[in-house]
Amino acid sequence: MARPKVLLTRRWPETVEARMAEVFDLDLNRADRPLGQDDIRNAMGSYDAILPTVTDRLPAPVFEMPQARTKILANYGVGFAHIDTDAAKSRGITVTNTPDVLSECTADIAMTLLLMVARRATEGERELREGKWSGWRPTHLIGTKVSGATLGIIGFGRIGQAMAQRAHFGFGMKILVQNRSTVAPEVLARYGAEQVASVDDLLPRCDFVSLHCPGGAANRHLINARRLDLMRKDAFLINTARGEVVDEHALAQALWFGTIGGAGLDVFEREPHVSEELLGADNAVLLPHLGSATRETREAMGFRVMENLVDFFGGKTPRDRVA
Ligand code: 8YV
Repeated sequence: MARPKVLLTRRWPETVEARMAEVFDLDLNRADRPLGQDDIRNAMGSYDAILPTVTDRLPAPVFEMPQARTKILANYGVGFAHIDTDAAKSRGITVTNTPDVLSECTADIAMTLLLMVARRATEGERELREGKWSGWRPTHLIGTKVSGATLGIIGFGRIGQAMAQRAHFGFGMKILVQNRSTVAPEVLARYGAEQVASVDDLLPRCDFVSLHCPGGAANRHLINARRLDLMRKDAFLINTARGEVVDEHALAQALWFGTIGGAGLDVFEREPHVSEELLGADNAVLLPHLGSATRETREAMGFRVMENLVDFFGGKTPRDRVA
């Protein structure tokens, strides 16, 4: 039987690409630039599997290909809001993602952002590199104490829990949780956490708020101007989830007018574009979507995609099927 024809839309770690090429008839987007929606629609006519990333947009029109050959979209990443899964389902196309393997590293980046913004690390480093450091003084770059503070976690799935683990055991933080479903008491107890009824109830009680919910229409602008107003004036917002979860303009206003203390962001509404108003806010730490960007995790994500494909083409239901 001919080997399944598989398209990688971006370059992956070499180790994974090499292993994939042994098993599949593999094509690579050598340009390593995001493919356009037309390119992906055309690819649906000639590949058995397409392996998209967060930089690919697959709304319903992309699936309007009369003789689609593609049977599976195996996403390289856990978040898959960039794929219209209803459209995929209606065409009989399976969609998978890569949960678990990136939870630790994404929580590490959330904690990094939290520490950096609370302790004013970017401001300090910039000042030092620019030769503006005039020496130690008692009132220089005073930040906010992290240990023992209250952290609100919105979305208590795998990554939210990995964040709670770091915050609770590493920093003795008090954890408040908001989640769309009720979290089992034994899971909350593990992190000494309390589940609150709503986002509105959570925000005024927190020194730090970290977002770990999915993106997509349901959570678009979950954090908007009204909710930013519910946060304490000295509280910090951390976003490693998806840019669209936060109304970025409202956040920039809150940062500029000091209605919140600061923000740490790894994701943005229109990546890779970042607005001037955010770039100019000293009380924001901004990273270029690095959540899962470690050698170990990017490899593990690739091998997890491969596992899903091997199962799928072997006639089994892939373990990470989401549609
Ligand atoms: C990935 C992410 O690198 O997995 C996710 O949802 O946000 C990132 O860590 C990215 O999505 C790759 O597609």
